[in-house]
Amino acid sequence: MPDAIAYISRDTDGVLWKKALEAALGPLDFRTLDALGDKADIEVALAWKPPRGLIASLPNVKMIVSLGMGVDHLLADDRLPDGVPITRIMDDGLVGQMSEYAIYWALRHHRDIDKYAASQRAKQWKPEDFVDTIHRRIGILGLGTIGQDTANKFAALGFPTAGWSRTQKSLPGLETFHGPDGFRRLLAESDILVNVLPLTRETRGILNAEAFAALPKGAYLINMARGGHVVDEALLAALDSGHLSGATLDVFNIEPLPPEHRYWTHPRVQVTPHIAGATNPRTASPGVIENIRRLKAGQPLIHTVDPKSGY
Ligand code: NDP
Ligand code: OXD
Repeated sequence: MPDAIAYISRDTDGVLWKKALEAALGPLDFRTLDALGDKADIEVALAWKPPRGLIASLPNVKMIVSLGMGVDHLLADDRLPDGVPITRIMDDGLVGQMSEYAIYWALRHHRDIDKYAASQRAKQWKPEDFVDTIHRRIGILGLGTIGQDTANKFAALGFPTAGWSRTQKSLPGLETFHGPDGFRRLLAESDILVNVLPLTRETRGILNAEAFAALPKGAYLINMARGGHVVDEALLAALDSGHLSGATLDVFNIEPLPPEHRYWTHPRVQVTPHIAGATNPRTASPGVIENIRRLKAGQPLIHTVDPKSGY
């Protein structure tokens, strides 16, 4: 019976994952990318940016687990085996980090912290005009696990908060929009736009010139989802013209961001290296452990992904 677990990632060595899984499940046949051994032994593939076709070469794989909450890195493999269920991690720790990230950069913009830092450097005592919290409108693209947590926390701080999803939602304390019309309406009332959509066929390039033009003048963008959502030339044009007052970008069309890219030095851009939410096996492993138990018991899996919708 195949029962090995393959850890398919070049970013981390898997030691913490092995430890977390074994603490709950006992000793495991846990194999890493460079030592997969007989591929027929592998039952579960834990994957982050797997090499194309590798998962298809595991003849007995019964469950594919995305080691990120986003699954675009996995679905980019056009040779994934048909019919093998795909699940993703659910990591409360990561979700909290994502909300903190959005709130930190939003507050920094909202409270003009960069202007005060510049005044301090110039030894100037210079109070700035300010916008009341109740007049700074937050728009969140994506009302899934991360989007809802982020939106609820902004609302709890007193910001008028709206969100956009594919299907209609009614969420206490939030204004909600959906579908293409809803997208335009949300943009029109977002002074700070936070993107936390999955990257799918439908959402790739969604933050384009038309979308930026639909934002109010002076709006600020926080992109913590995927670089592929943004048309970079359109964002740079919107920043250069002053239509957007600034952007915080954690994710990029090419990662690592190439040294010559204008984002690095643009005066209105803050760059972070895809760290908005980091996976911690301690908080991410319980759902994976539950799914391994369910797989062995022949029960329905949780945290499944629909390859057709792409999330
Ligand atoms: P979920 O799958 O839980 O939620 C996705 C949300 O996006 C849902 O509300 C969904 O709508 C909405 N959505 C999907 N497609 C569309 C569409 N075409 N139009 C409108 N709304 C749409 O995702 P998570 O909240 O868990 O994660 C979101 C993304 O965050 C991940 O895919 C990943 O790319 C990114 N991420 C980034 C990290 C970082 O460190 N920078 C870390 C972790 C995640 P509906 O509710 O109607 O289905
Ligand atoms: C994720 C990520 O999807 O780290 O979890 O980006």
